[in-house]
Amino acid sequence: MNLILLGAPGSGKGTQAEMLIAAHNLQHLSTGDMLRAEIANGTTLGLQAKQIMDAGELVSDDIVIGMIANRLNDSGALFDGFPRTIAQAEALDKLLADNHQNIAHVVYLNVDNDEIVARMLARGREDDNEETIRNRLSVFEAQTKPLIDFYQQQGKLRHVDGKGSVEEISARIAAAIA
Ligand code: B4P
Repeated sequence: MNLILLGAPGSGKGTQAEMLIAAHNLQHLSTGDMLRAEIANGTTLGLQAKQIMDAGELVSDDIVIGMIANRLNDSGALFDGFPRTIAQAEALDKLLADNHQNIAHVVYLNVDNDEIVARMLARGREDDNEETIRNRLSVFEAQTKPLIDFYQQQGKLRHVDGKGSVEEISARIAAAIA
């Protein structure tokens, strides 16, 4: 089974991913984690990505699609923070189709902006300052929200209320994909 976790920055995708990969024995593919690993290793890609991430912008489609293509294998995967643009979603559909696979469910974690800002300020990662958070939210509105319609039209979108305790949200996701 292949699943996508879709949601605004700080909506809890990484947090819920841990539960889902354990419950369904999935490969965890987080483009945010991959990019942070590139930065930690001081690679050329990491140096380029850091500037973009610190500004709250999206890293180029070619780079993140390439990272996913390199890691995809035949077991089921949980895509966490990918795709974030229509071009990424179309590339993912093609990559999976080439492997005779598809996406089973797209879980959209719905959390209001006030809660998101509070969570990210509490987390305090380098890209979690107020100005960057505001930009990340507007980038989400403009570039990632169109994916809601894209997956709705494919009949794969599962809306989940992302406010509440981590356990409550895990239970809602489990019910949505059962
Ligand atoms: P990501 O790493 O994907 O990060 P995120 O969207 O900020 O976080 P996430 O939703 O996973 O939230 P989390 O569980 O941590 O992206 C970072 C950057 O990388 C992007 O801005 C972009 O520049 C780049 N990038 C990544 N993928 C890309 C792509 N495909 N294309 C282009 N660029 C890409 O939760 C947030 C906080 O809330 C945590 O502190 C957590 O403990 C807390 N929390 C979680 N659940 C909670 C709950 N129920 N109640 C209270 N707090 C909760």
